[in-house]
Amino acid sequence: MTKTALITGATSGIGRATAALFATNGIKLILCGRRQDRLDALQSELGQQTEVHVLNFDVRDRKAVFAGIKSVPKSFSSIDILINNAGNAHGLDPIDKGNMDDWDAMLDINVKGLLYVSKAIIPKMVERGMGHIINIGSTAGKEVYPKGNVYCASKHAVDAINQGMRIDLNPYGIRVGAVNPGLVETEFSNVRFKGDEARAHGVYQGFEPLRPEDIADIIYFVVTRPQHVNIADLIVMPTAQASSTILNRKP
Ligand code: NDP
Ligand code: 8X3
Repeated sequence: MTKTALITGATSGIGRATAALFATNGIKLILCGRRQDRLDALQSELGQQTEVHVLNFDVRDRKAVFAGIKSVPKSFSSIDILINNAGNAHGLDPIDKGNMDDWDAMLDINVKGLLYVSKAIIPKMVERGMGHIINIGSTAGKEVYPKGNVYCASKHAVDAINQGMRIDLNPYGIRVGAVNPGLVETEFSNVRFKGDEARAHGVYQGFEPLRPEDIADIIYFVVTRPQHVNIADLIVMPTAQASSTILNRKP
């Protein structure tokens, strides 16, 4: 049976690569993001391989999240797979110098936004007694690194929410798991450093980072396991990375 997946943060990086791989494999897609031009491009590009519906909302906007998800056509309304991927780091500052707007953005998007989207989708999964939720965490949700403070807190929250969802949804046969990447070259650092391309580029110099397609492959593997198999928590780093602070970077 054709499955339907909703992917947040589908306009870039890990979300976009996952959407492309899902489309190749005929999974029906509801793709979410805020950049309409990119959503339109995804619709026409991936629409050649599978059925695609796009939704434009900011995950921070609770009403928009619920209205958007409620608005999907009936043929997309049974969501089998939820990829909670939208999120970013904003800034990299020691705690005493942190920008409170950055703190709000990370907690509102990475934590509360993930919760709003989940809340809009989970009740129907419960009703149907089926579903699969993949929460995109991070190595930053497993350890804390200098100046990572609030981003790490937001991803530690995702780790806790992932565990909590798995416990609470256990009676309903809903699979819940997290994929926690280390350094992946996407627009992540452009956002973190507020458009400073040179600084963003520097993050991935001197070693081979993960590519968004590497994470998409893993997500596709996770969602294609047999029904009795739930990959609960997975950490993936570039070979050059041993932890958030240990990186075999060559000059
Ligand atoms: P990108 O910046 O490339 O993609 C982020 C995506 O999130 C975009 O599609 C963006 O879409 C969406 N997004 C951001 N803010 C909002 C918002 N307020 N409302 C709706 N959508 C939003 O980064 P990545 O692909 O790297 O990041 C994806 C996830 O992976 C994030 O949760 C990140 O924390 C996590 N991660 C990334 C790692 C990395 O090294 N890159 C490592 C570990 C985890 P739009 O702007 O169109 O709204
Ligand atoms: C992204 C990985 O190490 O840049 O979550 O925080 S890191």
